[in-house]
Amino acid sequence: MVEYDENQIQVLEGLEAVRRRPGMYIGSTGPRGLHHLAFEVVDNSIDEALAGFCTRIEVTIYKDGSLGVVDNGRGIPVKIQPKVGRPAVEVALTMLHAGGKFGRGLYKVSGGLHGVGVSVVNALSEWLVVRVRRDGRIYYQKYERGKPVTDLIEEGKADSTGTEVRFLPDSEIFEDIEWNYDILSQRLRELAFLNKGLSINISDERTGQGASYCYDGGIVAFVKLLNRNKDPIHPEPIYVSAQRNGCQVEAALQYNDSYVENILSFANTIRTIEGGTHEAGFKMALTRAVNEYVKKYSLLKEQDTALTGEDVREGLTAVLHVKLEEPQFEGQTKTKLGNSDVLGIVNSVVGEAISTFFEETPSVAKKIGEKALSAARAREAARKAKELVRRKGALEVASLPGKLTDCISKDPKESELFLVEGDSAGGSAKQGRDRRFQAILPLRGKILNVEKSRLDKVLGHDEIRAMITALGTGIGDEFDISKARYRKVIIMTDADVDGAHIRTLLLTFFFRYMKPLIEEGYIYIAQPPLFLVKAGKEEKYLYSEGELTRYLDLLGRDGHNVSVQRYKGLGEMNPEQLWETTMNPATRTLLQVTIEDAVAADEIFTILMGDKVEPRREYIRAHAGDVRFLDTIG
Ligand code: 0RA
Repeated sequence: MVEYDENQIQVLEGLEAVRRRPGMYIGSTGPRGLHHLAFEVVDNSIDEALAGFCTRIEVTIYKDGSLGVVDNGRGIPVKIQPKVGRPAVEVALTMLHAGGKFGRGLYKVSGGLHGVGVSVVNALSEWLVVRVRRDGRIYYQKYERGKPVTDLIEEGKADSTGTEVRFLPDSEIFEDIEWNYDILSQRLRELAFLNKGLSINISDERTGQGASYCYDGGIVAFVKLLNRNKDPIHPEPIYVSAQRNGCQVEAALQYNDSYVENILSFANTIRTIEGGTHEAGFKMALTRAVNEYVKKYSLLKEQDTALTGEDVREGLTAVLHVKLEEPQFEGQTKTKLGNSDVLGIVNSVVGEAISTFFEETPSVAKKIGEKALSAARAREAARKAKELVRRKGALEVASLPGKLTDCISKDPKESELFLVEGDSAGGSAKQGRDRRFQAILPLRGKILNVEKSRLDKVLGHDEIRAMITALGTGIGDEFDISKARYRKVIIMTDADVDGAHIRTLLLTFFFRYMKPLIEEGYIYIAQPPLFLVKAGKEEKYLYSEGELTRYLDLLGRDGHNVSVQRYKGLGEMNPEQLWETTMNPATRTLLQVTIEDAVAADEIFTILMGDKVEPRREYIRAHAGDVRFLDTIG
């Protein structure tokens, strides 16, 4: 056993704070927080790669539920730290905030939830083992719930360098300690794209699954992958890479013939979902470069207005990655880059590179210019159409859609909007609801497939316009989540193929035009029961085939008077039943829609909703009967 001096005792109290309030350090103790542990450990190896000393990272999910990360970097230093009198590696693993920031490398991954340090992972693990290969030796130390249970022990000789961290998350802390292979492997793939040439492998010993990621093309390969199931209008992505004032800027962009914009931005490999200064600078540069080009070469005609940012980004797929020394992360989810100097840097670097590319590659420049111009002309036509509609009063924000049965409360925090399939279910929902805080909007007929339409057509669609007005947020560039009239938007469709289709269309719409609603957890899916079983006087609702089988087994086959009613549609339930089973907050189950990985979601939306039939068939075949394109967490 290790002896502790005063310093050490203070240190341990630090880690006790992590165990007492884990949410403060890793966000949650649910699946997100759990996977955050893995990414925290991987980030340390990524830092070593960014510093230029590591070329390979291997992640292993072991059968015992532990997770190991091995890199071939320099190895965490092991010398005794004079201040503490303990080896540096032990200090890194036991002192709060001594982790991630070792004072090495230029572009450390820090800010947001990342960069809390590997000591946080240690504190939240039932056990953790570190192995360092350095100075020709292997060093080993084991910890339990953050406390060393061995000294740093020399284990043998090593002819290479590197670090291995293996840990078992503490089931006293986490609701569930099951690793999700898809979540881990998707992020690792993203990291491989963002770190050109870095090899990242994952293997799952529970299932035998595994993957190897290494992209010499870096983010160019990333953009090609994002466009894989689309039709690009030029063969190769445009690539920009430059360094200015200590900020490294890298961008890759390629247009496809759809109307969808897809920009993924990152700062120091952290996904900046809320955008920020780098993204703003990128958009400015692109808007300016395309406008200059269409003017200079007279593609812009006299009757045309200047191209807007949205015009110029129609059909654009882009990845933007900046690396800087002290990133500031802001915004509600700390995923918005705030460094103000980055705007000007990205703006000038990207502007110059794109203008040069246009001059050198006129065939591509012309295609991009024409595409933006046709977007502008469509926008102008839509504006005139909207103007007409507006004069008739239909788009007035003040006037809520006639189909909406609103709730009494005007406080969004407690208000819910049910989007209900069909008029008859809508009628039951209206009668069954709690009118104080539940609003009902019945959707009739087909919802437009927004994947194949421009915004003007989307806005021309009655059901969608009613939804936008009811939500109050506006749409696209004008979208403002703070104007949302409801904190929960609950999709309530029948449990059949049509219902699933409508749900997919609605989610696609939210994903494309109101993404923050998904990102901020506003969207839910109602779970109506599939069966009602009556056994004598007892009635029980069941929500899946499995539940039904188990319940019938429980009742026993000999029981008489057992009847099973299968609900085909919401309309078959009377208002009281609908309230009791699906709408009453005290008894219902809602699935919250989350996007674990925007890349995967975008890809799958494209596959399921886009024009190409073959990949769609393939996807549906591969996921036979279980088209779960979004991760939903109960
Ligand atoms: C501090 C200094 C040095 C390396 C590291 C930390 C390091 C930490 C981790 C965590 C996971 N893998 C890692 N690899 C390296 C370098 C000190 C030197 O050799 O000069």
